[in-house]
Amino acid sequence: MYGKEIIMLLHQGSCLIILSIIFSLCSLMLKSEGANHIVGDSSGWELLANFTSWTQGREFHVGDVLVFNYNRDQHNVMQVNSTAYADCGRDNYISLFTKGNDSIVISEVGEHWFICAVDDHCENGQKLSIDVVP
Ligand SMILES: *[C@@H]1O[C@H](CO)[C@@H](O)[C@H](O)[C@H]1NC(C)=O
Ligand SMILES: *[C@@H]1O[C@H](CO)[C@@H](O)[C@H](O)[C@H]1NC(C)=O
Ligand SMILES: *[C@@H]1O[C@H](CO)[C@@H](O)[C@H](O)[C@H]1NC(C)=O
Ligand SMILES: [Cu+2]
Repeated sequence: MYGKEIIMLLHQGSCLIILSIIFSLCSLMLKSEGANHIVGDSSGWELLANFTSWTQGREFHVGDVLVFNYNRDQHNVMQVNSTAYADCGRDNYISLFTKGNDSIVISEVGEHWFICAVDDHCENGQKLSIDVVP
């Protein structure tokens, strides 16, 4: 008689343990999942936008994703340093993205700079600077 009750108690205990393991795994996964930032919102990464005003009121954290949507025949995304961001230099870049729907995971704190390297788009303001906090 007692044996059956003990087995039931043990059974309930292991269910609780399994549930709490699942729960903590889920919250870990939610924590590590960053926010998606659609650059330029529905207009995307385009020429006639002000990406400085797009960044206002947004917070960028490590693990977040920048999504650049654009016509790959007309634009690209070049990650550069602050000098190249300021003078639209294209000779020494960090990375170049050309797919048209590029997701870039932010992995470091601090400032990040992006320009469009096509024609004079950068000179015309197609550039983005973000400050990433932990
Ligand atoms: C873009 O927006 C920022 C912030 O609102 C503003 O300071 C800047 O003058 C704007 N740039 C242009 C080219 O309109
Ligand atoms: C950016 O890169 C260029 C070329 O490598 C370099 O001359 C310049 O000093 C760099 N700027 C900064 C702020 O590091
Ligand atoms: C991005 O574009 C590629 C090629 O056009 C396509 O295969 C892929 O599904 C797209 N990804 C997203 C998230 O839209
Ligand atoms: Cu462009």
